[in-house]
Amino acid sequence: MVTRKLAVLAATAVAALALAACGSSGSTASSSTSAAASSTSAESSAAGSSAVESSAAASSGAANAGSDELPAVDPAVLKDAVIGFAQVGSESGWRSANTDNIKATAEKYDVDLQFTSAEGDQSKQIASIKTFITQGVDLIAFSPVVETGWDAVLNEAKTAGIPVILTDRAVDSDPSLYRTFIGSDFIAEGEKAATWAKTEFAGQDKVNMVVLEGTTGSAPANDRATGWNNILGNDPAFTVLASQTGDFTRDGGKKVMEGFLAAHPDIDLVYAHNDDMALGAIEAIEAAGKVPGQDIKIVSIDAVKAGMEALAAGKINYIVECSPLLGDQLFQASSAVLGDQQIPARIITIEGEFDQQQAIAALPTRQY
Ligand code: GYE
Repeated sequence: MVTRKLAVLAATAVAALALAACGSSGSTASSSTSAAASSTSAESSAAGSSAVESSAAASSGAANAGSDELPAVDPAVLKDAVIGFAQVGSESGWRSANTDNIKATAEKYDVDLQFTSAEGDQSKQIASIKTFITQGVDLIAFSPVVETGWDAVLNEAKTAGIPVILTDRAVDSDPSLYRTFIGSDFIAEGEKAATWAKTEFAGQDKVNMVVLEGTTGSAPANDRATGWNNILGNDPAFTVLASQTGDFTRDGGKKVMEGFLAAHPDIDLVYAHNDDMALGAIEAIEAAGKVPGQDIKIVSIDAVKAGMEALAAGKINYIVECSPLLGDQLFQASSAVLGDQQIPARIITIEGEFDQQQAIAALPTRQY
């Protein structure tokens, strides 16, 4: 049941320029994809069934399936290749699933993976990339903590002749400094979340919302805010009572939500930039004697197992998927780069979205 779930943008100068200007322009190219995905899902939700299958398919195997747009892996190229991977940290369920998937896929291809974790600290991540350069690894991949501040180290890698692949999160550096960027369209994710909220609260003239933002300066926090505002930024019904970072962690989400609840007795909606913060918010809402999913509705992004369970239980109302299963695409792209083959400048993972019934249907086959 593995269906093709990747849209790959050709490596044209136009796409590269669009990306250079940051994630928002990257989304221009894919906004039609996102609109199509949203409407498909909305239609299916209304019909009550067919989206279940497509969402489940998207979540259960898609992003793990590699891509026809990339040359097939050459096992001889990857075997014993030294690849440095500088991970963000271990802030969330998404991150754990991503780390597990990268490590398992490296093992599958006998890659000599040098894995480091920056614990959310950009300077640590830069230090480990510099170490990879000194070691003379064959290729460097990383998921940048924040979007800015990468030019110097990317130039160092270029001077050393070491190719770089970005996974998961974007940077604002010139695209000539890396070979490709593999990951989700975070603006589309924010748009999907807001599109759900717009429908859910249709006809209500005042919706008091709070936002649990991701890590400040990170591509997903920036772009998920942009995506939401693209749909609801000018909608007079939606009032943002408060918006603060919970750093993508459950604990952060809980603490920030406690503050929101203390200051605002009348919250209708929480927009959480990831499931972990939504799960923390649930704890805070319950501790305040309210019913999450009913008294206060919650929409979040990721669709990790714990989030999907809360959705199935009615404590979260809607989740937009962001797949962490990027390992196959990463090593497929690495094989191509190390084998001197051309690859697209941007590889976008196509993802689903889930309401309660869809979460119940998807959970039994959920990989993460
Ligand atoms: O949504 C969040 C994680 O960069 C897509 O980072 C990733 C985000 C993900 O901490 O849970």
